[in-house]
Amino acid sequence: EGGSAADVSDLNEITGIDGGAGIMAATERAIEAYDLDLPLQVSSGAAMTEALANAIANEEAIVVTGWTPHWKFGTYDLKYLDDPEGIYGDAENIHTFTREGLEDDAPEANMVLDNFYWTEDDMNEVMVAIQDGTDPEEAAADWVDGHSDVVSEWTDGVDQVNGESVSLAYVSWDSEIASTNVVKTVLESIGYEVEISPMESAYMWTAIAEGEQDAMVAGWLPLTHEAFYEDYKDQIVDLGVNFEGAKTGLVVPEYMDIDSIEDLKS
Ligand code: PBE
Repeated sequence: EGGSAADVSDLNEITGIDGGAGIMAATERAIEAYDLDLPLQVSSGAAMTEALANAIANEEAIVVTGWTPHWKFGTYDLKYLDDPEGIYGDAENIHTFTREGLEDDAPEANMVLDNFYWTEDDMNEVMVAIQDGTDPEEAAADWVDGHSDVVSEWTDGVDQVNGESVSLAYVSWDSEIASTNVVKTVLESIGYEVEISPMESAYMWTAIAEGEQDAMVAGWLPLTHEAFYEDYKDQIVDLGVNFEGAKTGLVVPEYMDIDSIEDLKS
C-alpha cells in the first residue's frame, strides 16, 4: 500500500557521528558502492543516539551509522542492514596501543594495559549505567568493584606505584568512554595519577605516535581504523586485543521494512 509512517522514501539523510570516525569513511564508501542518494550527516555519537530516540518515539524512518558494543541495542529494537558488498567488513577487534617507550617508563601501567581484556556484557554494564545517568567515573568504579575477579587478572603480579602519571587518549564514543574510564580506575587502584583526554579520532592516533599521550584502548581493527593504523603502525606499540567481536554498519529500527543497504536506494 505504501506510505507507512517509516517508509524509506521519508529518509533524507544517513545520521552519522563525528567526522573522524572510521565508520564515517566506511559510510562514504557505502554511499558510492550502493549508489545511494542519501547524504551522510556529520554529528556526534550523542546527537546520533538522540536522533534515534526521537525517531523511534514517533515511529519515523531513520538510518544511523551504528556499532556494537553499544547500549542502543539493549534499549531499542534495532537491526543492522545487510551489507552484500562487504563495505563494513567482518567482525572487528578493539586493540590497546601505547606510545613507544611506555613499557620502560611505566612498566606497571604497561602490564595492566597489556592485560586489559573484557567482554560485551562487561562493557554493556558500564555503558548502560552511564546512559542511565551515572557519571562515567562512578559507573567505571562500580563495575570495577563488582568484578574484582576480572580486574585481579589485569593487575596480577603488578606492583603498586607512587603517584606517577599516565595519560590516556580517547574519543567520546559511548563504548570508548566506558573502556577508558574503567582502565583509568584500575590504573588509579595501583597508584597512578591518570588523566584521560577526549579528542578527535585522528588526534588520538597522532598523540600516541608522537608520544604526547601514553596509551589508548580504542583502536578498531582490521578495518575501521585501518588508515590510521597504516600511517602510524611503526611509531606505536600494539598491546593486542582488549575486546573481540565488535561490529559496525548501518542500523535501522526493526519497524522499518528493509533488510539491506541496497534497499536504501530510492
Ligand atoms: N566507532 C566506535 C568508531 C570506533 C569505535 C565505530 C564509532 C569509529 O567508527 O571510528
